[in-house]
Amino acid sequence: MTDKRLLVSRRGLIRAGALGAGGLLLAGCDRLNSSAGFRGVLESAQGLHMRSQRLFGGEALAREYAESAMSPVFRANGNREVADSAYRHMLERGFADWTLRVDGLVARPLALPLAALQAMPQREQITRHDCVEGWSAIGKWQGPQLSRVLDMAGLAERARYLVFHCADRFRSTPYYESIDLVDAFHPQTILAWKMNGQPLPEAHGAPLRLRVERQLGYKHAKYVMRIEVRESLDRLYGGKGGYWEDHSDYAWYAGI
Ligand SMILES: Nc1nc2c(c(=O)[nH]1)N[C@H]1C(S)=C(S)[C@@H](COP(=O)(O)O)O[C@H]1N2
Ligand SMILES: [Mo]
Repeated sequence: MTDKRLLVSRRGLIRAGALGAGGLLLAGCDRLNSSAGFRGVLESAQGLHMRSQRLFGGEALAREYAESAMSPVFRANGNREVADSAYRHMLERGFADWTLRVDGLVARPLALPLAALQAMPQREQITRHDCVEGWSAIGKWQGPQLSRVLDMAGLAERARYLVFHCADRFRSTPYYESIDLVDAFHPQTILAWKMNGQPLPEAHGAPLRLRVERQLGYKHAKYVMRIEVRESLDRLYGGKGGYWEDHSDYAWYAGI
């Protein structure tokens, strides 16, 4: 128990030996497995949180591609820069003081530094991104599965949706998106900090973006600062669960 509590704080992560050393990334998985503290967290996954929000099809995988299929150019779309001064300050500092907050209907609210997300077991996938504006691109994405982060936080019984709060805005309205728990626990749903083998550039959502591979482009929130676990999407901005859902006629469920 003590280990779990230690691990959700930044200092705890440092104490558990998961942060700091530069060479950590390469040896990440092995180091994690041999750390009793981390093993405790990973094994603490509290059963299955997934509830049937869809009757079937929840497990289908998006197609994955070979390296040779990767697009030579992957367009950046929507916001490519973030105006927010706190964000710009963190970008200048290489996101050393950035944390991903996970809160709402969770047992253990988290504030995870980038290095903690990088030290978790990683998933890499080459997938096709489809934007409703009529373009597609195939790229390689890497990061921890979202399900592992959710298991660390522990979802409450009433949890139904995850809301991704982003650092950017259109005019004065923050960008946000939301998904259900079927997509949240899907194996290809990752919190990507790497794209095509490099840390995410600002245009593509640095330092962290959602990849939810069976959904259209606008669901793949860039510049994710906070994941809020909720029972309902009511009384949140326009109430339709996403910036484009609120401001355009984009569907909330954009599965393809
Ligand atoms: N925070 C944020 N996330 C966002 C957007 C945005 O403007 N802001 N645009 C969305 C749209 S419409 C698409 S197609 C993809 C584009 O991702 P890319 O810039 O990496 O190509 O990001 C999605 N996520
Ligand atoms: Mo898009």
